[in-house]
Amino acid sequence: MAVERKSQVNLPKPPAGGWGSVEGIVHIYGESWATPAALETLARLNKPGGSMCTSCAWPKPVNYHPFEFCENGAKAILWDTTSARCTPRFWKSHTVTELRSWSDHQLEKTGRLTAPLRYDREQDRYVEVSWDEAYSAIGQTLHRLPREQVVFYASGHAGLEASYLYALLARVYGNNNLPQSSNMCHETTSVGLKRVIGSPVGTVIWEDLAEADCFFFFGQNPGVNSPRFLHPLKDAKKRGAKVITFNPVREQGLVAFVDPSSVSDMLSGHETQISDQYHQLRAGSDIAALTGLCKAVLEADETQGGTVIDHAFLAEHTHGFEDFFDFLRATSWATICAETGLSEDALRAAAAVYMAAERVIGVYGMGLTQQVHGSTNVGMLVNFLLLRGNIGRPGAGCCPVRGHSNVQGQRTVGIAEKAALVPMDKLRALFDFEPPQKDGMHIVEVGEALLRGEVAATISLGGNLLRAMPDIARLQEVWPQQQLTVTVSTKLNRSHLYPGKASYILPCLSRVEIDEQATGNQTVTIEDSFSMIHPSIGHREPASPQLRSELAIVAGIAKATLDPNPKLCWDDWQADYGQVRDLIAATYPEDFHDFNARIQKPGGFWRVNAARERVWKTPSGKAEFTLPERLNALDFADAPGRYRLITLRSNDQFNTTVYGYSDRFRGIEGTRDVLLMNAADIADAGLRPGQKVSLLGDAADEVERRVDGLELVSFEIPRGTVAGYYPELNPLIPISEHDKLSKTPASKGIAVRLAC
Ligand SMILES: Nc1nc2c(c(=O)[nH]1)N[C@H]1C(S)=C(S)[C@@H](COP(=O)(O)OP(=O)(O)OC[C@H]3O[C@@H](n4cnc5c(=O)[nH]c(N)nc54)[C@H](O)[C@@H]3O)O[C@H]1N2
Ligand SMILES: Nc1nc2c(c(=O)[nH]1)N[C@H]1C(S)=C(S)[C@@H](COP(=O)(O)OP(=O)(O)OC[C@H]3O[C@@H](n4cnc5c(=O)[nH]c(N)nc54)[C@H](O)[C@@H]3O)O[C@H]1N2
Ligand SMILES: [Mo]
Repeated sequence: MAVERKSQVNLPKPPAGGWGSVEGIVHIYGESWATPAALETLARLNKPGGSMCTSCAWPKPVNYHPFEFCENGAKAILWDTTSARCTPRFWKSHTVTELRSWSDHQLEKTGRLTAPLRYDREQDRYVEVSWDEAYSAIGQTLHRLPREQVVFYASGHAGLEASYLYALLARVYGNNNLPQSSNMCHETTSVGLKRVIGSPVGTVIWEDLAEADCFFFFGQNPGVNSPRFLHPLKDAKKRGAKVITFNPVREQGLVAFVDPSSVSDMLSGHETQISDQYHQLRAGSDIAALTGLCKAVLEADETQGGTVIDHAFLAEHTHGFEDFFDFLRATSWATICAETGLSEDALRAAAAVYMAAERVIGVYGMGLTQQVHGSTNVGMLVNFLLLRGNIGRPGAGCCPVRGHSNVQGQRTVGIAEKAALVPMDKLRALFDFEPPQKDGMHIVEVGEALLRGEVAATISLGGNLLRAMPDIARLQEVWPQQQLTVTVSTKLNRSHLYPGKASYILPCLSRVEIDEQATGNQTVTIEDSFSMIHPSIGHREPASPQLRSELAIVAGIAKATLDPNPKLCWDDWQADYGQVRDLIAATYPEDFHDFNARIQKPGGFWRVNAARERVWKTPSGKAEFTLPERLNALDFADAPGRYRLITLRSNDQFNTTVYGYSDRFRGIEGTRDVLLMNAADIADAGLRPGQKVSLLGDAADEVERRVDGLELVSFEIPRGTVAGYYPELNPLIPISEHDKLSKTPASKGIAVRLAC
């Protein structure tokens, strides 16, 4: 179903927030066909007694705002509360094969799924099936499949209770194949940050934002991906704090912000300038940039009698700084500047702000994590913070900004493919079974196993795996060879269009909906980016009476699949989620003791984070300096005609959910099929803006990867770096290109060539 849209590029770029964000919400309110009651849901969002946003994981403050949601949270909620329904009747007029030509946006617009569906191969359509039939068929198939070939994927949406039971289901079934969406995003944090400070999560909490006097942003885009961050940033700027940004793309949210929740700002158009310095480094060159920053600090320390670096802190709390200092001395400014494309003066100016600040927060996102040497990137940012003791004291710390609303929490309660991360002894004692000891598959290993024909079934608790993964063109070929594919979903998406030999779509409640069970409307809990645990309760009528909660669906599959065990009380747990919280508390007492009581407190409760107290759970017992092996995070060298591709999110999407075609912060409307490129690079390649080009993968393997029909847009981006949208460009990302330590796909550092 091709739809004609007119593309417009190089439009003026407004500040983040402001009337544009209100218009963005109003536009989606119209397009999503949300009912007026949706506004009531928005008013309760992220507040005690209401539901927690289904969009990103940005923390919810205790002293919440009247409008404690952002443009993108509003979009997510409005789309969840749409009046459009994708009922079984929809399939009478569409085949699965036909729907593959629909855009992600068109699939999303079909509305909320209403009934369980089974794929009927003869008709090439999904047909309605009863819940019992679905569970029983899934259970019987799983029962006969080789345990190690079944994957239990989760995409950071489901609450802690459903997630805990989902992980239990996989382990009792017999494997640790519990990859999660964070395998594609902050796994670099879970592994790389843990390696250096002993904590797999950030050390900053809400109060620190109000005390910091400097923020360094590396590859995180708050205006689009965590817009509520702009409020504390605005307050910080008001009290004179500095913001320094390193990002190849000039992102409006890091340039200027008009606070849509401030009447006076909105009426006067008052803009807060966010970044005091904006350094557009070459993609993948953060290791070099951070080397420059640290070198400037070391040089200042050496000329100022050792007063710049916190030597006492280094001696007491860190390991490896002497070698790191030698590395800094041995690396020349010329090398650093060539790699980053930045001048020595620019890097020194950024370092000067760092040295003048008492309390610094290092913020990072996908720009650091989605690189082949992403863990080194994270280690380098930590090196930089450690130099002046900026971890483990108020107003300072390391702040990875997470993705899905409960992505961090799902890991906390056992959705983990690594056996060592889970207290198996506790599970054995609580449920009287032998937990599998072998590590399960990471998402990249799932992709590789799929290509080898060694995945028999994939169960997905949310998400859109076959759109979000690298190398999707190749994976779409092999995915349907699986014996079984099951997705627990709210909306139709592309993954549903590649059904396995048997395939089921199980429609679930959204978090904003009433989850009525035997003991009443159930509360679920989630963990935000600052490790705060919040209760969430839905108040809306479900989109269809047939929908079930994620927890109920997990229980349904478990009962149909697993051998009876008196310790597995799926019905009781479904009737009362409080019982599941007690199990979580029994399994993870340090984090979750008195769980049911503690969630009563407004603002939630905080999990323990030893690194914040300067207790380093590393093998040396100290914070580790990382000695980088190289100055860029890429796996390839520069070569004529080769570009570094970064894949971006627009302001009008949540991952693979495309709300619309307006990326107003980048001045692009009506299209997502674009390639952003430096004007001089366009001219040098003998091309002109507006021309359609193809992008070819330039990986060392022999696989042909290409995406056609991209409109060239002249853009302020460093030479040699090109950018386009995720997920449209995912066929270009080789499954083999990922962070060395954590295997996070290198979605921000791919070698490509152009063709006309
Ligand atoms: N509205 C909205 N919100 C979201 C999401 C969404 O899709 N839409 N997704 C959610 C999820 S799951 C996640 S993980 C987060 C992601 O949120 P972010 O971490 O902000 O992720 P991205 O937008 O992919 O990329 C961040 C920035 O990295 C920059 N970058 C690219 N390459 C480099 C580099 O080599 N170095 C540096 N320094 N920067 C680089 C890009 O220009 C971009 O501005 O957001 C969450 N929130
Ligand atoms: N090239 C490139 N690829 C990337 C990235 C990138 O920056 N560049 N980013 C990566 C990142 S950070 C991530 S996290 C992944 C995202 O990968 P996923 O998490 O797998 O993908 P999403 O797009 O978030 O999933 C959207 C689907 O989730 C379902 N859904 C929505 N809400 C709910 C709910 O409440 N419950 C349930 N059960 N289902 C729900 C809907 O059916 C919707 O279609 O993609 C990764 N892929
Ligand atoms: Mo993510």
